[in-house]
Amino acid sequence: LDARPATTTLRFPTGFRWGTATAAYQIEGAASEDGRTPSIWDTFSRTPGRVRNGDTGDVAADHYHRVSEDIGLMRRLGVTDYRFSIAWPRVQPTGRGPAVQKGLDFYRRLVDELLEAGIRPVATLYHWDLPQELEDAGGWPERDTAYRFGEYAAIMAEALGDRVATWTTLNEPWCAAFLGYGNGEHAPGRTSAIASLRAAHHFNLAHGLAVGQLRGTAPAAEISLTLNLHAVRPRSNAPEDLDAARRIDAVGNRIFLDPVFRGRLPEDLIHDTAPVTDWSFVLDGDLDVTAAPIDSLGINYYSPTVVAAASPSSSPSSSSSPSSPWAGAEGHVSFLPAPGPRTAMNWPVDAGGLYELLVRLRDDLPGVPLLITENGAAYDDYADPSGAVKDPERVEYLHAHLTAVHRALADGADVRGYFLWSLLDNFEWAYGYSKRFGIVHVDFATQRRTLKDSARWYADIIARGGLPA
Ligand code: PNW
Repeated sequence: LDARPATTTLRFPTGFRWGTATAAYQIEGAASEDGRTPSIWDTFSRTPGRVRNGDTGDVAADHYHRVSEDIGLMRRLGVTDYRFSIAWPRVQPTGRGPAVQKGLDFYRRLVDELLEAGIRPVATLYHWDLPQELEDAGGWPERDTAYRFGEYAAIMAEALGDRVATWTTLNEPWCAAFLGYGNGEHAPGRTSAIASLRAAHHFNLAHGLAVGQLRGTAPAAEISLTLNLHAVRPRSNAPEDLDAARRIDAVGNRIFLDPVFRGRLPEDLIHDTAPVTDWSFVLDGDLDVTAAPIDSLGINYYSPTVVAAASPSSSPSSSSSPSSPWAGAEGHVSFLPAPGPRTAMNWPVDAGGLYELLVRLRDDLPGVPLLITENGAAYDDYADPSGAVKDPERVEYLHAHLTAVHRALADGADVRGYFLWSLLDNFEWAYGYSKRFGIVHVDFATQRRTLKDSARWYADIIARGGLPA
C-alpha cells in the first residue's frame, strides 16, 4: 500500500533528507552558563547600536534548557534530519586548550536524543560565534585562528565523531568574512577590505584543517561545507553588466568554491583585488589544505542578486568605502531591486534564483552532492481566534522554492536534502528578535512554542514525500 496520497504530484526521491536548521547563538541562550564565555556575537550584541532594539542572545529561545521539548517538535514534524551548530565558546571558552566537559555534555545529549528520535544529526562547527579571546588576538584575519579552529574540530570529532551523520565545517564564510570584517554589519563589526580578504582565506584554511581532523577521527561521517552562494544575475547581456556579474561571482562565490574544489584562487579575483592585496598571506601548501576532498556542498539560498554596471560617479561602492562588503573587488556595480513581492527582511521572493544556482552547480561541480542547508523566509504571523498561527506567505514561499528544487532535480541536479530555516523563531543577528524565520512561533516572554500553519504544511509535505498539486 502506498502511504502517499495520490494527489502528491511532485515527488522527491526516496531517501531525500527533510530537515530543519538552527544555529547555537540564535536559539540557545544560557550565554554564561556551565563555563561558556563570550563570543564575538555576545560582545557585538551588547554594544549599543549594533543590534536592533539592543537585543542579545542571552536568553534567545532558551533552547539550552528545552532540548527535549524542541526535539519533540521535530518528531511531530517528521523531519529526518536536524542541522544545528556547536557554540565554540561553550566547548573551548578561550578558543585554546582542553574542552569543558559540561559543554561537550550538552551537545552529546542533544545528539543522543536526536538519534533516539530517529533524527540524523547534522552538526555545524562554526556558525559565527568565535570565542572573544581569539578575536582579541586578531580574529579571522590572523592565520593562527585557522589553526585554533583545527584543534577545536579535533575535539569535536573525538567527542561526537561516531554519532554525527554529517559535519559541516563552516556556515557562510562569506557573511562571516565580509559582513563581519568588511562592512561591519555582523560581529566583530570591523570595516576593512584587507581584513575581510584575509579572513576569507583563513576560513578556507580553517575548513581544510577541520576536514583533515574529521576525516581522520570520523572516517564514516559525511563532511561538508555550507556557503551562501550568490545567485548572480546580470541585468542584461551587455559586456559591462556581464562583467559586473563576474566580479560579484568571483568575490562572492568562487573565492570559496575554487580553493575548496579546485585548489586555486580565481585569477580574476586576484586581479580585481590588486589595489587591496597581493594575497601574500596565502602560503605555500595552503591551497592543498583547502582542497581536501569533501562529500557534499551545503547551499543557503534566500534571494537572487541582480547586478548591472554603474557609472563611476553614480556608484557609492569603491575599495575605500567602508560600507562595501565586497572589498572593492566589485568595481562599479549597482545592485538592482528584483521585482515582485518581498519578505519581512525586504528580500525579494524569487525561487528562480534557487533553480539557477542548482543547475549552475550541477554543471560546475559534477559529482558533488548538494544539500540545501538553509531556505526560508521572515514574515509576521498572526493568531486567529482558534489560536492557530497563520503564516500564509511563508507557506507560499516554501511551496515555490521546493517546486524549484524539484525542477532542478528533474534537470539532473544532485540535491540530497532540504533544511528549512528555521525550526524556531530566533535571534536574527543584526535584526534581533524583530524578524521571525521560524515555522514554530516562540513567545519570547514565556518561551511557549506554537506550531505555525507552515509547520503543519511542512509535516504534510514530509509525510507525502513531495508537494501536492
Ligand atoms: C543566514 N546577507 O544569514 C544565516 O546562516 C542564518 O543564521 C540566518 O538567520 C539566515 O541566513 C537568515 O538571515 C544571512 O545579508 C545573513 O546576504 C545575511 C545575509 C545572508 C545570509
